[in-house]
Amino acid sequence: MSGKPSLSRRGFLATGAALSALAVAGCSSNDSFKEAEPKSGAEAAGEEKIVWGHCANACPSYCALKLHVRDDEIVEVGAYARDTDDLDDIQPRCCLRGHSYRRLVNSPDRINYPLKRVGKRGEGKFEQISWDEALELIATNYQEVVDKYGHESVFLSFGTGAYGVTARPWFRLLNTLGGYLSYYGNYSNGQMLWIAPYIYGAGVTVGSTIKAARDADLVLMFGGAPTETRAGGAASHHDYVAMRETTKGTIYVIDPRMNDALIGHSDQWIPINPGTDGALVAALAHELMANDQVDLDFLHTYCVGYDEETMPESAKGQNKSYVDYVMGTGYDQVEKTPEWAAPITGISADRIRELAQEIGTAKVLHVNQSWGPNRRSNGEMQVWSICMLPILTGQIGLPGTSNGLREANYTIAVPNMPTGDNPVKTQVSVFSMVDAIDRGDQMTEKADGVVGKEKLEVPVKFAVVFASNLITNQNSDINWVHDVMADESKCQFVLGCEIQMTDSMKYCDVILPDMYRFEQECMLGGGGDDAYVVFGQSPYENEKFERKTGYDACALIADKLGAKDAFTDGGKTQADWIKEAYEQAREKDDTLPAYDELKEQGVHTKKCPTGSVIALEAFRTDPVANPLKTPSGKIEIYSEQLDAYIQSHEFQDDDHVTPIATYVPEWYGVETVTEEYPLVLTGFHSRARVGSSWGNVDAIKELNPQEAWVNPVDAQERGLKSGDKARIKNDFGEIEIAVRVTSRIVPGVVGVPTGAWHDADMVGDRVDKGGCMNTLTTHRPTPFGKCDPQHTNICQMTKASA
Ligand SMILES: Nc1nc2c(c(=O)[nH]1)N[C@H]1C(S)=C(S)[C@@H](COP(=O)(O)OP(=O)(O)OC[C@H]3O[C@@H](n4cnc5c(=O)[nH]c(N)nc54)[C@H](O)[C@@H]3O)O[C@H]1N2
Ligand SMILES: Nc1nc2c(c(=O)[nH]1)N[C@H]1C(S)=C(S)[C@@H](COP(=O)(O)OP(=O)(O)OC[C@H]3O[C@@H](n4cnc5c(=O)[nH]c(N)nc54)[C@H](O)[C@@H]3O)O[C@H]1N2
Ligand SMILES: [Mo]
Repeated sequence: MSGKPSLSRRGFLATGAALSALAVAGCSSNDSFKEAEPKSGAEAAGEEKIVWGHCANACPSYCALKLHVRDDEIVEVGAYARDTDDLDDIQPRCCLRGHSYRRLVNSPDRINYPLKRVGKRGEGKFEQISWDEALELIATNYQEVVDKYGHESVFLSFGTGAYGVTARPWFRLLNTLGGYLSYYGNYSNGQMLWIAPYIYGAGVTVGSTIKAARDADLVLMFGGAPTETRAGGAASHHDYVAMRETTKGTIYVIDPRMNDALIGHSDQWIPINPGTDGALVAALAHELMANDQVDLDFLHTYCVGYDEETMPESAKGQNKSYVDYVMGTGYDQVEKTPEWAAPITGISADRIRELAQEIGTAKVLHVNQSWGPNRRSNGEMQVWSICMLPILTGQIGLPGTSNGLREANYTIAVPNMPTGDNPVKTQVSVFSMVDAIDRGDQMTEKADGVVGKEKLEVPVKFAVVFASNLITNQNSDINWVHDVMADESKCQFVLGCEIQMTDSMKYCDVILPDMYRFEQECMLGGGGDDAYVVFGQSPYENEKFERKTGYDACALIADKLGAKDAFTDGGKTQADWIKEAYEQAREKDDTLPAYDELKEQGVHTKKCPTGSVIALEAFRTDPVANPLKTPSGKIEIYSEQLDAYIQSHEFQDDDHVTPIATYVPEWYGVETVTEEYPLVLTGFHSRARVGSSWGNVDAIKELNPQEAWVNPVDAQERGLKSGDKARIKNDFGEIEIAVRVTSRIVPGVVGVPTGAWHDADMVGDRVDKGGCMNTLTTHRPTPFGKCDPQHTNICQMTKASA
């Protein structure tokens, strides 16, 4: 217990109101709900105009938003839709969350003025200050920190709240000012991004587009939940449904929960224990090998490390091949039979044999994995294991196939505004921000994955939190994050740039009021099977409160620190950068409409000219002319390079690191549950939110209440029925949450949707009534990529006393 007072969100608003009118004006003004005074021209008559904008959250469908504007206010958010039933027609229509934006724009949580912290960090007490005062505080603290500790002590947090061509001004600002400690990897698919280059070489991080799967007779989706996590009309949900309705093949979704992609198709669900895909694959490999159903020609021509014959010289004669691992003559001397895998995976040995037959006899096999399986303690190995299925069967680079990674998106690539070079070359993993504040000067290359230096010299002393919710959503173990962030002797200055008062903002010293991307001129290209670009305009004629665009805020800070000219590249506005970026895109793609034309029409769509994109097609056609960027130029089933990495780095005993794809039991998983915490606790991204965004929109919460999924077997043991309140507890914390008793989750496993807003009395019992998953997660990073293992947890669940 830190003894640092803090308040729940509700507490913050109440205290803010009681404390000062200024605080209320700053954080919770309801003015924008009121009817505005009539304006000139069309608006004087209260006429409606339509303005295009785009969603900008981490959901990969950055859908077009059709903003209905009257009296300088957004009165409705509609969708881009075509009048067609053609499943092949791309439609970047927004989902319910997009439609509900008005509630966020005018939310009582909206930040409308610059704010300065007046209470303790985390307590949530702020007062309104002028932009001048805010800039002065920022510049003074920045200069002090940089003079005393150097640029390596400055950090810009990871954040997924704002995407778009000009949505990264903070990167440019910090580079312009002399650099900062940057991060590598990301929260979403960091494990996949880390391991994929070892398997397929640099540059291969995705598979084929989903459309390719229409030509497969067997489609395996590991942890595929496109309906929940890629919901807009221009992304994989649309593509997945189109594929499902078009293919003659069989689809299986392998997932611990029957996610919404399976609604109406429960026969396609293969329930599996979380974190055990590696064991399933090893047993499938065993059967494929035993039945001569592996593609030996492919393995001997295109791959390294399958058997002794294809091992690199340095590893020959040591029983290190994949065949040795599977057949029990290798690393752990255990034969990976279906009987071995059955109790681990929860899938019967008979079903594993049957599935192996289906895989072995499929003419065209398509294997895809989402990012759920990778966000686990054994994520790097899970990713690699799943890729072993198309590799073993040679189902790669041919029509209908993929490479086992997540689907590719065909996009209209408009380049981002240049962020410049970072003179500081040192990096930490994206998941290490709080560690770097807490014990930065003890973090090393070998143990903590510091890049560019053997050891960090200074902890982080100046942090910028932009479009980022680092308390509720990003960093595991909220109770620990609170203690580090609330300790004012650690990070000297925390600067926030947000649109609303999240609990992360409560730990900031100064907060700047940002504007949504659709409240300003914006542009973003995206896509799934097919592509689109949205060019949005500001819906407003007048300034709204004292909100400014992130770009303008950064330009003001640059000005204060004498770098305005460099930051703005001689006075460019945001609109200038957008025009420049779009013209660059047009130089590469002359089918794109002219700048003015796109400005007029708002949305442009484009079909993928080849129908679908097939991963590794060129390599398959001619592996000599088109080698992969691995050391051998081939697919590496055994990686010498990874072996060298393992030999030169430090790991913990239960990390079980190997230079081939092995099944690794999770630190907190089905094989490591304890008497105290007998249940596995796994997370999933919720329909109700993207990350934590929309977590404060009541209408959406009503539709998708925050509930823990629990199997009837486990519920009965605990006397729980749907709607009851339960307590979920482990070594990191405790939450209170309603339960949903359902056989849509495997027995022994509790599923909690991620991103619900944390709501605990941090000076009291710290029990989180918001049901936030990260109250229960560990901040120990994964062994290789030092990524977030946030789906890997164990717990006990009990009925909450009334
Ligand atoms: N509605 C909504 N959409 C989102 C987001 C959101 O929060 N809400 N977040 C966005 C972001 S930031 C990202 S990164 C993506 C995330 O997209 P994903 O990473 O694909 O989403 P998850 O829900 O984490 O995982 C997908 C599925 O994998 C399953 N799964 C978990 N562990 C395992 C495992 O070990 N094996 C197998 N086979 N399956 C497993 C989960 O039960 C879940 O159904 O979604 C984006 N889109
Ligand atoms: N337990 C658990 N935790 C997880 C995950 C998990 O699977 N399990 N998934 C992880 C993943 S994949 C990710 S990507 C991270 C995401 O973590 P974050 O990147 O922190 O994503 P959000 O929580 O959505 O927070 C985005 C913030 O941006 C703000 N925002 C929205 N629009 C704008 C804007 O225009 N300007 C500004 N300045 N701010 C804006 C929103 O109000 C919100 O506070 O979380 C990770 N956390
Ligand atoms: Mo993500």
